[in-house]
Amino acid sequence: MLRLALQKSGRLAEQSVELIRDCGIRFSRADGKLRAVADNFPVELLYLRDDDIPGYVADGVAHAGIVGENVVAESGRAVEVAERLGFGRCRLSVAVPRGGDFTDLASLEGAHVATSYPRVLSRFLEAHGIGATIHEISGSVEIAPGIGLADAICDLVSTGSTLISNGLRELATVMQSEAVLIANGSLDAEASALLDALRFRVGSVMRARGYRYILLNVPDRALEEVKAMLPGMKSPTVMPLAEPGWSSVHSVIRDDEFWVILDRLKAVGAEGMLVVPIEKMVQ
Ligand code: PRT
Ligand code: ZN
Repeated sequence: MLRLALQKSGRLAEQSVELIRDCGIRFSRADGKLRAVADNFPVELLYLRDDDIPGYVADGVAHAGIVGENVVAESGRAVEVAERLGFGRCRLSVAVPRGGDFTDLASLEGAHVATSYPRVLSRFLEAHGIGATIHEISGSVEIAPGIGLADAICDLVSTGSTLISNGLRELATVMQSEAVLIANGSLDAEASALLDALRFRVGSVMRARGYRYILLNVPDRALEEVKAMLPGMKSPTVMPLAEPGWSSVHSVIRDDEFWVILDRLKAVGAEGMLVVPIEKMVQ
């Protein structure tokens, strides 16, 4: 049985569960329960506070877990990053009062910085040769300068609106972060095989999330151009339509390329395009 730690509640909780479900793993979660066993894959889910996940995985209490890279880095625990999961994206940044005296990183010399990420921040400041005093606080970091507790802060940022509404601006990015699947580095053979099976599924789901399936009608004279635009996994499927001179083309396309290619497809006379999500993509 693979023991997998997930965030109990919070920003990563919902998408972590969704990823496991997209991997075809079925389980029901009774409210308030701290563990659940799947009924079609030998995995036990442990619901924990995110800060505890790297430690549980490093100690082998859980074999693997899903947590933000920022939490892994701050924990300082030795775990392996098995997959990057593409959600929970944010950055850890140093921010200062807008209109204040801090112009660049060097100007932080001698400053007081409040953060919940003292280890990551001190490594960063040391690497840049800056001597600043770090004040560890566990929450509401963004109000620290306003109440005179610190000159600057180091906190997670996603949209930046929290900084703006507290009169702060970003001075430097300390690290980028996203949710990752972490694993214990010395799993026994059974757990290791199960983790490989889970990673294979996670990889298929992750690949599929970045792609769309596209179907379109193409005049035969434009087929070669369209095939070059839509190479697909191996090559596109081309089937004749009932109407002479036209073919149906099926392929896969990167989600972020769709709008760019769309104009080029229309320009060569393609019609009737359908773009649909892909559930799994196995290579
Ligand atoms: O209870 P538990 O300890 O499990 O959860 P938690 O309260 O420690 O963490 P939680 O649920 O808030 O966040 C879990 C993870 O989500 C973090 O460790 C990050 O990896 C990731 N994540 C992604 C974020 C953000 N984006 C984020 N914006 N975590 C926190 N924030 C906060 C930030 O601290 C700041 O207060 O949101 C605010 C800034 O957001 P913007 O959009 O205004 O910039
Ligand atoms: Zn936490």
